[in-house]
Amino acid sequence: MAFFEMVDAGQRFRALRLAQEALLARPNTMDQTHNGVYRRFAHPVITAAHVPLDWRYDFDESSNPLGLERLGVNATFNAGAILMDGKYCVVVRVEGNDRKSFFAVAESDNGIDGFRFWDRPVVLPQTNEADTNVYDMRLTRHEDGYIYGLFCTERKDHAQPHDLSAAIAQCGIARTTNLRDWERLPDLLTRSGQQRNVVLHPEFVDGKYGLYTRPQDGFITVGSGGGIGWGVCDDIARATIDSETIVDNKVYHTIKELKNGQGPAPIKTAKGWLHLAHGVRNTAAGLRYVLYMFMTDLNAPWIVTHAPGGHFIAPEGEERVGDVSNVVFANGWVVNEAGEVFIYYASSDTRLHVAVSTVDRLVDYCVNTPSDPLTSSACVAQRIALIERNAALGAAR
Ligand code: M1P
Repeated sequence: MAFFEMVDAGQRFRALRLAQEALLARPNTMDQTHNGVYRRFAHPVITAAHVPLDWRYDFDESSNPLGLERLGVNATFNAGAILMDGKYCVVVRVEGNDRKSFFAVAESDNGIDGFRFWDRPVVLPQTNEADTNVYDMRLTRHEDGYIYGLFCTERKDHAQPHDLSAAIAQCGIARTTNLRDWERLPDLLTRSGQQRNVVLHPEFVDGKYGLYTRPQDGFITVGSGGGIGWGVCDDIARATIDSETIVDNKVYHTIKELKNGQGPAPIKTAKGWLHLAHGVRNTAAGLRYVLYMFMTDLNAPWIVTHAPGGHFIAPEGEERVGDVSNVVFANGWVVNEAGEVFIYYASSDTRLHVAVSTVDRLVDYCVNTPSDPLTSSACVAQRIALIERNAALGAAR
């Protein structure tokens, strides 16, 4: 039995190109069932197999006569998103087989399929101390005229040289006008030991830049920190937050018992700012990440006005399994001119999906979904109230 096809490298590369072209051209289809709030799609929008072949293979048949992959890609997930020149653009977290992540832009005409990577990954300028790893970019089209990318920059914790997992996560800041040329600004300074999931608010607040933060004591655990915080700074080119107030805290026996974090930059609506976030709880099988929503006041985006109870999107089917199973995570969404919202969520730190809703539906969801009443008996009362309202309707008909 032959374990490999008897083909030369040229034939193999042609076959790989044909297979990838078929994947990239595959139409996506909406799931038939939905809850009225959003619709999922049959296929992920971006997987590791979407990454261009010339980022992975040496196509020189003299140096690669067997046609082997040289620089493998492990995963494509947690993407920032923006509508630019009529294209749905995502800045994807691409993770090589070496575990280092980098950013790469992919674009699509319709936001649900046909995503293709641009010809090169993003070249991110460095600060004085090189980033060991960068990930989870949140894009904000700010009213100052720039598109900002805030991301997690991770470096070894030199105070703990013998613990190889000891790292420090901080918020890196870069800005651009075209997603191709990036200017790196100094990392955000706060009074918290570590920061992740930091997001720039799109408008000035009293002339200052507003940022959603996630103060944390440790690298993985938030410790006594946590919650989605809010702080302001005068100058984004030397961003310093002196005090953080908690916008949305962790709560015992809820979907955000262990930790939570802001997703993408909030969407402005007539009724307030729409927020998408992730909540984490611990289980015997490890951490479970789900998405949830809330709204904040138009003039005071640090004040929660509506907090629908429970999760908004939880992992389903194949989404449950991956490098870090039982995780959904979103740091990008896009609103188009029709008021449709494209929510780019990743599953299990492995692949990127889209769910589609509208601004009106998301506002309705936030305003009219009952909040979490925090005890089983109160949940039963809440559900019985709904049943009785429906029964009364039935009696009247
Ligand atoms: O593995 C799940 C997620 O864990 C981290 O998110 P958080 O800091 O909120 O726990 C990040 O590493 C994120 O990229 C990852 O998806």
